[in-house]
Amino acid sequence: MKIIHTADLHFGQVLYDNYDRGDEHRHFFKQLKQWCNDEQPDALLLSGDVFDIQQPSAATKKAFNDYFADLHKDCPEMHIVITAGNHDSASRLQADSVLWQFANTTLVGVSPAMEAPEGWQEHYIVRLKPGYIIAMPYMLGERKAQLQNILDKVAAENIEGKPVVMMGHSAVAGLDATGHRFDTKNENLDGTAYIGKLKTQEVASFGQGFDYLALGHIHKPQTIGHQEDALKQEVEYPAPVIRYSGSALHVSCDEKYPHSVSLVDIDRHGGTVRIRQLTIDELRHFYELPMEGSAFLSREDALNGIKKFVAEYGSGYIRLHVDNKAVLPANFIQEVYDTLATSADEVRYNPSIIWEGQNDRLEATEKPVFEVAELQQMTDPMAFIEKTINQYPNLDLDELREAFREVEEEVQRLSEAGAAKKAKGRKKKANEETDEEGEAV
Ligand SMILES: [Mn+2]
Repeated sequence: MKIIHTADLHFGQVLYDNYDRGDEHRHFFKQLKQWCNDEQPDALLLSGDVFDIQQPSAATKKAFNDYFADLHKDCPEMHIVITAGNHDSASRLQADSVLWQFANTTLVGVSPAMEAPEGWQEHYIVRLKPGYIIAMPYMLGERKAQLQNILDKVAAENIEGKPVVMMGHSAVAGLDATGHRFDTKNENLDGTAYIGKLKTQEVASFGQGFDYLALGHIHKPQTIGHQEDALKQEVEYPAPVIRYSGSALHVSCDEKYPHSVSLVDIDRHGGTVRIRQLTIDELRHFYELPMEGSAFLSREDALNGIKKFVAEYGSGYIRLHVDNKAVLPANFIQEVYDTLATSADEVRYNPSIIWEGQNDRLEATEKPVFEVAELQQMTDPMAFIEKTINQYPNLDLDELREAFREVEEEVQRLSEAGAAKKAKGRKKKANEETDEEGEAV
């Protein structure tokens, strides 16, 4: 069985509150289409985070429809499987699945309920002539028994020993999170690893019986347990293999590694997994300025460096290193945007500056002092942090905002899951049938 594995498209992503990446996605799809045509895989797998936000714009949804319909038209025999990630709205993705069946495409948004009704497995098993695909979307909670159950069901049916592929969207133990700026060395006393505050999942919790676990969520292409081969174009391992295809686009300067989609060939169940990385050409690269030297020393120095970059490169995302001793005017960000105006949106600015060198500008007496009443009025933690930003010269506000957003989403999701459970309980009491596919998490 031959598959193309990709993930984390993040359609509709807007970087630095400013830049639409639509043309970068178009550029990616052109390449994906070529690979599908050249390789004629049995299936194309997209392991979650199709969209960047839960309610993407009409233009973003149109791009999704256009690109995948186009892929299907070009390769009608190729089965497409798309699952929801943590960025996607599970129910919205699921809602379109009935139509996509007509385009040889399986869309799986909603995860199975913790106590799923009989026959639940049928919603997640894709049976192809050369093998099986178990399409699991982003899920919360302890799922080992459930995953083993569906793997066992496939195993019982798979008398011919065809390859079995499972899809998933989560952070697993042993991953390399370079580019996500989390501390992977961070370990709890009991040995469980955390990425930032996100707990990683043991590989064993996915159960046994798959030959290839096609994961999404982490942006760096990698095979768990074989990190040293990350840059090898072609590798071969005995099954089972657990792999992140990596994201379609770079999302920060920290992702210095090339991105790729994975072309995977599995000969038989329990056999050999061959992986070839198809390297993605990015439309815009990420750069840190200055190109020479460690930091800009003044406003003029920085603006001149940017002008030089525009003239020489003409395209890309830029982020500045500035010396702590440099005194930048309050409207520096606007000055940068004005400087970039000539590039017609081709050179794009990440306004969170990386401060370099000793910070001896701030004396203790300069630290802002707040009245208790003022603090009480701040409902948003970001408001407080932004007011005291001078005290944390190295703080990345974008990252922090993203972290708070993730916490907020998680809280929202948990409260929704709780509400769904309660509603289910009430239903049971009323002796009504519960024949839903699953609860929306
Ligand atoms: Mn994700």
